[in-house]
Amino acid sequence: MTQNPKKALLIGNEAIGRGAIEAGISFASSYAGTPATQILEYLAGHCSGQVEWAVNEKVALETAVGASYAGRRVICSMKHVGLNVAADPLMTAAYLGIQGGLVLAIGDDPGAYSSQNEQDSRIYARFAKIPCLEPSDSQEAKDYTKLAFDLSEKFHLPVMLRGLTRVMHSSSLVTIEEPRPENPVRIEKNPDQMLAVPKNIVRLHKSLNKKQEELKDWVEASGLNVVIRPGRKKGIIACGFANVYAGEYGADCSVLKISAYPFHERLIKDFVADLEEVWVLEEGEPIVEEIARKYSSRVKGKLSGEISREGELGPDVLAPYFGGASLADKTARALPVRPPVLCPGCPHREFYKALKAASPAFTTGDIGCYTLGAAPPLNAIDTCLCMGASIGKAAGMANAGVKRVAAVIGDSTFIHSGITGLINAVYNNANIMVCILDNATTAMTGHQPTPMLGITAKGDVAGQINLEALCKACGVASVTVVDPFNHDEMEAVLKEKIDAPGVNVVISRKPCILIKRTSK
Ligand SMILES: Cc1ncc(C[n+]2csc(CCOP(=O)(O)OP(=O)(O)O)c2C)c(N)n1
Repeated sequence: MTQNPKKALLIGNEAIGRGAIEAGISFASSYAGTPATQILEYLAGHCSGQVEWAVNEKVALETAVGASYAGRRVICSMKHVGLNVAADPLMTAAYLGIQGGLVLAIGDDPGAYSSQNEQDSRIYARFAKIPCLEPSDSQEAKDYTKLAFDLSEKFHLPVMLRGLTRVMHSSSLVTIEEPRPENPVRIEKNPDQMLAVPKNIVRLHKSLNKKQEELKDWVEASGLNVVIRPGRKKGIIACGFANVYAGEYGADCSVLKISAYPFHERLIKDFVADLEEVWVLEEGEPIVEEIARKYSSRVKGKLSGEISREGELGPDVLAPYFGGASLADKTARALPVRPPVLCPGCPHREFYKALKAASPAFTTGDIGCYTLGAAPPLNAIDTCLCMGASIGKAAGMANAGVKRVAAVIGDSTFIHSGITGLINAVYNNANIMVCILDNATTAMTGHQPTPMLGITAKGDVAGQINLEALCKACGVASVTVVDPFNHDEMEAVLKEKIDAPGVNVVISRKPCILIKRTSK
């Protein structure tokens, strides 16, 4: 009698986490960021190994490389812009290679639903010369994660798994299988391979380049890039999640499904040869479309202008060219726009009221719930660029000649990458007021613990960082801690510190209202 396989309804992120467990990981590290956050949250609840929230993505990848050098399998997850922070170790990791399998699970966010840009991580994979697998649903997310570990250990390379918001946040059925055993701890010293010093680099680069052709052979043999329904006049080349659109809109089309990079271009050349019209559907940049254009003049997509190069694919983009339903058909009138706002009772709002009263000449903001202070009626932030940038930008403005500049940054963001900006501001004699909004959590991404809380990702006791002591150790002129609900005190402190010489830190300390509510 055959037993029914065990199935579970999982979002893509949970499926990636499950795939990592089934692949035999011993270690997971991440910094929170939508759409990839739930990978580590799932692992914190289900993986018996070491599961860590890192202070930022660079450190997450470096700890992952360390665990891999110990022979263990490790998954490192982050959102697409996190890869910018982790780019330094990433760019050289492939030269040195890895020991235990290392999978880098990245969440891309076309449409920038919760991100500061729409960058396409496939370009990073190509840049770092590592393979990239792109699932289109939860089952593939799990299967490709396991495959990525095999690929990583076969070629001794980190392997990227590129997920999209639509895959990572959508649920579909996944077959659950038994985990395989973990790798034992095994240290092998190999300075010729593991030291990124000039005498090794050109040689290591050469062997990395040689692997590229072997990777293409592996991809070809893997069947991950496959022609579905050959022989039609119209064709679609669909990458990753776009396969779902090809399934819905391409009933009359031949479809070439692309799920793995790099690949031999003959795949595209052969597919487009007899087609009268070829559409390339890919989220992000027209990477595959550029290749297709080399082999056919009948390619349509982003470069030919039919599909916008910005934003996300979807029914409204595809219906005009393929027929079928668009969202506009289904909704009688457009839904009202509902931009995010600060929650009722949010301590950030109280802080901003006082900051407005202190009327800084310019306020550099950062990324977190407190960015919502830029919206009306507060209009309290004048710029926001990327995580950690507020302090550097404030110091730059001040040292360029602007007086009364304030920087506003959250507690998690300060530890992520604000601290180096603070040290830089002290070192370069900037006159700025730095406001750290300490709400005792990483609120924007769903209340992950920060190093100030002394709790690990699994909820165990952790090392604890003292924010005031840390700031003082950076040599700032003063550190003042104020409860933002003490309106008069907060206003008085901000009015004093905005004009004070040197770098003055004001910590606005009150737990996020949503943590208080859940703990009652
Ligand atoms: C490089 C990068 N990594 C991660 C994120 C996702 N992200 C946005 S805000 C935020 C943290 C905000 O926490 P905190 O600074 O404590 O502010 P709060 O939301 O609690 O007010 C994170 C992790 C991002 N936008 N960019």
